[in-house]
Amino acid sequence: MELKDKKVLVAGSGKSGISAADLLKKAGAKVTIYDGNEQLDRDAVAAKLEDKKDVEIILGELPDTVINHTDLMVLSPGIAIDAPFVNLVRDAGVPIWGEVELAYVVGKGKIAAITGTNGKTTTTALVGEILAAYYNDVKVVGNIGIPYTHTALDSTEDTVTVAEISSFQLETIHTFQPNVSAVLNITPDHLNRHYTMECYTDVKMSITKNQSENEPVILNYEDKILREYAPKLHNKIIWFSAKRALEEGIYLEGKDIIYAMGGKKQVITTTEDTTLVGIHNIENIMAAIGIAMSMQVPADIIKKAISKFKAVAHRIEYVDTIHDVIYYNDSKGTNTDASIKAIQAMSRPTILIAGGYDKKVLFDDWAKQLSGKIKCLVLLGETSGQIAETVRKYGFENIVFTESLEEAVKVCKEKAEPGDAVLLSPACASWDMFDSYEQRGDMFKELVRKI
Ligand code: UMA
Repeated sequence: MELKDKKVLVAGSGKSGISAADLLKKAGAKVTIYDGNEQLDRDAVAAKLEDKKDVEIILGELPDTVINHTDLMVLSPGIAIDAPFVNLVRDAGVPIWGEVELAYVVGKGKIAAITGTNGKTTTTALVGEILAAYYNDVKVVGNIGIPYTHTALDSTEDTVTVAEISSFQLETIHTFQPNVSAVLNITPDHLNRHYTMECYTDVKMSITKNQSENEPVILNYEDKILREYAPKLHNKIIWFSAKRALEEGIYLEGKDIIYAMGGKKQVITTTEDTTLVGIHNIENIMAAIGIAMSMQVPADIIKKAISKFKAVAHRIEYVDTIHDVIYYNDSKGTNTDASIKAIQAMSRPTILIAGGYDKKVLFDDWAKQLSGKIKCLVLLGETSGQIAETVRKYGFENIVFTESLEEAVKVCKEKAEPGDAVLLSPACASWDMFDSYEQRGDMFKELVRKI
């Protein structure tokens, strides 16, 4: 679609919407920004734009007249595709693109796209580092925090874009075609948006839908959902496994991480050549190796980049040790599976801060992990009641309810004894009390430093 002079409605005025609007303005489109939050300040929204001239901003209700004069709507990932105004736009026959689709349509070069319930950000950052050690122009974008539209216009045929793509973003792709994709794992998350695991899985797997038969998808062999889904895929699969040797693919054997392909086996790196901890991180490394090898990066460069890579912020991030109590920030533990991995990684008696935005998931599997690891559970947020009820079912009683993160940290400080750990790993998104998991994690770190 030629964007010049098109009337484009950008829905959402967060990072994605502003970046999409900037791109559209540069492409010569007539831009209207719509945000459902009527409390926003129109001037503050306009001030975020690179060029606010002739950009209309609508807050609150979206008038029908606007829908009737729209050629294209670009939807932010945080807005549900079945929100009432989105249904009206769709019924009016207006095409709906996500910000990822828009970036893809105008962008150039090669693309590696990474999705999965957990590990996306670490893997995306790691792939970015590995590729940057070999290619001159590497852009790391997407759900990781820099909208894809922010860099798309600057890309050339020589650019390699590494994109972290969430399920929300995949709902609104149409032609997006990565040269290599990866799905790291699929466990229950965002079911308030996708309703069922089947729908959530289909959306995640749609990352492969436009790839050609020769364009690989890197998949986790130990993920039951992925293994069962694989026969439905049309493209080349490269498996990885942290549990068994594979004839072809990437796997762990003792400490060696091995890449086996076309009858040839080579050790790419070892578990001792990385500062990342936990088996989930070995899986992230294996996925990154699969992507990098598919993009022709030499093995020695991959090994070196892995050895230099440090854990990303908010992911079992060490904060401080105070009176022999270690504080960890795992604010990115926004679902039960991610939080389970953080709990399992604890080697000291741990006081856990959990709870947050209600995504309508069950906490049973998570609750079963507390015994033997967690000495006290400090709850906050929308899901406090549900979590308390669930953990009690499994015999866990040492629970403290709090009203704020500040109060939660204070309780932890009072209850912690030398030799303990305090872990913020909420198993929930942050959106009931914070703008983002980053804001929650940053506040936690600040509160800890104040101790
Ligand atoms: N809004 C509406 N109507 C609605 C919902 C929201 O108008 O029904 C408006 C809000 O008032 C707000 C704006 O939309 O002004 C926010 O847009 P957004 O929620 O899409 O957020 P962005 O700031 O654009 O950030 C998004 C991603 N957020 C979500 O998917 C919720 C960021 O991922 C991503 O980093 C960013 O684009 C850049 O690509 C965050 C995230 O939490 C980290 N992602 C989820 C996750 O990782 O689990 C998927």
